[in-house]
Amino acid sequence: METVDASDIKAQWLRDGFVIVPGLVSKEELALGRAALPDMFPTAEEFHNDVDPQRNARFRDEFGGITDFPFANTDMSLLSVHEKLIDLAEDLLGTNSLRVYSIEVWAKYTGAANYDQRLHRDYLNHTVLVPSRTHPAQQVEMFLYLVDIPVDMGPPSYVPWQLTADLPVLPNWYPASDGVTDPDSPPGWVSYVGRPDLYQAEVSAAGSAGTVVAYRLETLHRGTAMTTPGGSLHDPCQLPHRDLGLDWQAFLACPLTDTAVVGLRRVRQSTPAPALRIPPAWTPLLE
Ligand SMILES: O=C(O)CCC(=O)C(=O)O
Repeated sequence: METVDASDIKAQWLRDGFVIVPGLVSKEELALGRAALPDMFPTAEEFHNDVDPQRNARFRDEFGGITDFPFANTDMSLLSVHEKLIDLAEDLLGTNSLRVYSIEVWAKYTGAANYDQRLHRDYLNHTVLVPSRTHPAQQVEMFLYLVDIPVDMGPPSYVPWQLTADLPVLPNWYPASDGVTDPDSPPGWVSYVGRPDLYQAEVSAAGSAGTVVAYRLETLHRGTAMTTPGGSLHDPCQLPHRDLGLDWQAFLACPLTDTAVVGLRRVRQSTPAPALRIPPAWTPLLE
């Protein structure tokens, strides 16, 4: 398996605005969390044979397969705050004072929905402020692959951000071809001018189970199409982290809606634990 030297991880992050770390979490470390998947989601066979149409229904929307933290299964909850992920976030952000503000597991099934996204950045629904490229990252998003994600199974892809330095803050979505509009987006959010060059430059994050991809809010990226017939993708765990002081950063950009803010150090100190302790005592909004 391809590996990334520890010293290269930070260098790639700083240079490209993302880093792909194959095998960061071992198959053994994934095992207990993965064992929860058949309870959390239909298997590929169950979904494609429509064994339980009611259970399947939500997965027919692009984002319908997302299950939010905390998970009913404690092993999956603990896996999603595995210390290797915390160590990586601390290293990339240069702080040991982190909060995680959103964790989810996302199940996708070939043909259930169109997962082929336009290139975009995530800042619009993670912060009420526009992130500055001239400041070091204050936030990191992560995907932990629970299963193998080859190129035909919809891995995310990323454009190294030295290629996107000229892009203004808006538009935020860049289709490959000219003339695309989206009635669901405010005017100016989707580029009317196609940028096929960005799609040619994108780097696929295809990888095996245990791979972690970390990226900045400002990095252009997208989910890609699932084309393997009968496939399922019980994955990835999405794990945005932020520095403890950054209370304006939260998924959907509003800390008031944030029901899963977890003090990572507390979780670590409490292991082995029967359950995660939520919320941390220092979060007045949730006390
Ligand atoms: O599905 C993926 O791999 C990426 C999803 C994504 O970028 C998004 O929904 O904003």
